[in-house]
Amino acid sequence: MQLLNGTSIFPILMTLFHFVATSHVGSYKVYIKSSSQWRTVNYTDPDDSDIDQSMPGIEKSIPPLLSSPEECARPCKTGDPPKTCYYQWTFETYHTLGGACELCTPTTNTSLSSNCQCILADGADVSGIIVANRQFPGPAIQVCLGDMVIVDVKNIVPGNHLSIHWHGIYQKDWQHYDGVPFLTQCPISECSTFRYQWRAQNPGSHFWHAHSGLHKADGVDGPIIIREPPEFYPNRDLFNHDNFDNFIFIQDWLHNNALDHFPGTSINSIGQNPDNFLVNGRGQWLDPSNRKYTTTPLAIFNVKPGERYRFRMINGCTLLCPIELQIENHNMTIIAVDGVDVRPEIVNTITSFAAERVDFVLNTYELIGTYWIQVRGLSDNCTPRSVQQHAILRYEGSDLDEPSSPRPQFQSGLPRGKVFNPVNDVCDGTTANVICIKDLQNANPVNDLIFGSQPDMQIYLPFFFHNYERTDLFRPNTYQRFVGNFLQLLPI
Ligand SMILES: [Cu+2]
Repeated sequence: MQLLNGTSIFPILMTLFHFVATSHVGSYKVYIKSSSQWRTVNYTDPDDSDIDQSMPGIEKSIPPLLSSPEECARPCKTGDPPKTCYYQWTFETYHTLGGACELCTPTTNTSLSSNCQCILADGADVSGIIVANRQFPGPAIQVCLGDMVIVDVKNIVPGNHLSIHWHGIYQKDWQHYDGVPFLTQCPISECSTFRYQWRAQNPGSHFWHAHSGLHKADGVDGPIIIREPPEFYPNRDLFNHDNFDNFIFIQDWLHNNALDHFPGTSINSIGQNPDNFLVNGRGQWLDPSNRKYTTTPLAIFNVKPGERYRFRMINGCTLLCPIELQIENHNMTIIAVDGVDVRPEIVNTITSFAAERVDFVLNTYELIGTYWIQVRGLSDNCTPRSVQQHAILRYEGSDLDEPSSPRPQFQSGLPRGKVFNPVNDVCDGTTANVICIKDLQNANPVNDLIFGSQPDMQIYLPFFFHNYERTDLFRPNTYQRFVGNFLQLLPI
């Protein structure tokens, strides 16, 4: 067909037909916490092959168009179709300083993957830890909001069931993958594989961990970071780097298995006091017998001078001690807490409890050099024993591997300055140099209904500590464990 001006209409029709035939409009939902509403995000996917309508939320799955962990850790752009991010994790019992450490030393901070199966931790010889893919901390999930996350968890931990919980992740329509054994799933038995799948519906810094037994304390956790296109960050003007290896994943660490601390009938040495902390799976340990540090490498964060970096601190601890974090000569601008953007607050110390996440901006405006990062354990369970760890911030151009200033000691450590979320502060505004979590303001407009004077529902969860006497525990012809009345009702 010829038009009057001599051009053919066929190419136009063919182009339209081609577009209709090979692209499709999709959508997914994300949750906006401040407005407490779901938002639908539309996208156009140029490739509509292999659409499987039988699996809600997975637009393409036969054969699955899967993306690797490295492909999914990418800058997020508005309008881009979501990816289906595939992870394959094998959990097994493992050993620090094992045979692999004669072959290589792990070098990456990102934990997306590893080419070295050596786990050094703090240089103490610990057997019976549980690891995924022989990485420590466990492999990171770094995706964009709206991505589909699929994790095949293979359990080859001898004699152990396992389940994985995705801490901080909303799972509307995916609640069966929340990882609570006997509630949302049967735990994964030894030598079997379970497929977790969920949509990344809320942004921020989160983490995953075992929800079975005491496995989390034995090392089963790792970071989850869900990014957004930069224009959605209310604090976007404060930072110009959001690197894939700029997370500070802090774990508490026992030099024996968590089960060795399980109270009751099996051992005498009970208690949940950590021996040490680790930063991104690394650290050193001060041996009290000879007052010497182990020689394992500390975590190093490399930065360029004159830049503004977003860091994501994830408290992956399990045991009793809250922790505080300082960076020598640098303040930190808090911009998000537990995945929620907040109005910026400049502090010198960040205090956190297990499972809390704090995103902050670090300005590298100091002299080119190498600086200490200090992590100290608080409360009666850590302070008297001076449980702490160090890491290193290294500017490009510095020729020092370790800071020239003395290593900060527990008592005479880095100055606390302005403290975020101090332990046991009453937060009534009378303490100087303190900002409490209740003082933070959401960076986005907040739905007033959230602040209604009457809650929609009140739920009371009673919990308590049960003290037991040895005479109760070891009464002849009874087989009581430590927990007292609740389990006494059970046939054990
Ligand atoms: Cu959790």
